[in-house]
Amino acid sequence: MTTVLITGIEPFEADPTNPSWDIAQALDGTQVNGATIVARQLPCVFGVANEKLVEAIEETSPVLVLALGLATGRTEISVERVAINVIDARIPDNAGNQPVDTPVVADGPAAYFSTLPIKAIVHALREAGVPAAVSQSAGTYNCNHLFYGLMHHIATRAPHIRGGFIHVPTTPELAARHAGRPSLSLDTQIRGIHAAVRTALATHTDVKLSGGAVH
Ligand code: PCA
Repeated sequence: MTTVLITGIEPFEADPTNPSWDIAQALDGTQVNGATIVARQLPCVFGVANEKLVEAIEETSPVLVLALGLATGRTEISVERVAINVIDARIPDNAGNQPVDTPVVADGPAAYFSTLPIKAIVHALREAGVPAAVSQSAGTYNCNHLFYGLMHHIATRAPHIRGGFIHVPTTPELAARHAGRPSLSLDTQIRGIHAAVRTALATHTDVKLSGGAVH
């Protein structure tokens, strides 16, 4: 069986839900291009999230890993380009830890690029009517740490796996609790991540489309 692992994160910072997990859960068991999606929830806890991610990879032997997280304030599905080797937490994680200027992996390289076809994914999502963009920074909190941990595991122990990170916006239900937050419906987000998996499975060499930012 060909497996695609999709991870979502548990709720954090007083939100009752985390759309990243709602999306992963909705796609659990779905068949895409002959592959089966398997979903796993990860804790919003530094270190533990990465251990659970590696356990999930070893248990499910995926060809592709798509890690999802919530990025409050983003207006589009954000396909992350690069993971950096630093944690600088603005708020404590769900276990009360708040590392500042700590490497994700001591002595690891400064950064890893996603091995997903990020431009092809953004293009496919836009074609499907789902707002999407390349993001040049996954932040310095739990999601960047998870993204870095994923890419470090792939680079050092599982080079046959492709993987990357996608940040998703708030849902309207969450935005209604915080005035001014942009949102995107869960159904649209699920459709977008389904299209991302389909595109990643079908595209082994990324397309050269502009997806940069001036600042
Ligand atoms: N988003 C946070 C942590 C958990 C999540 O879903 C982040 O972007 O780091």
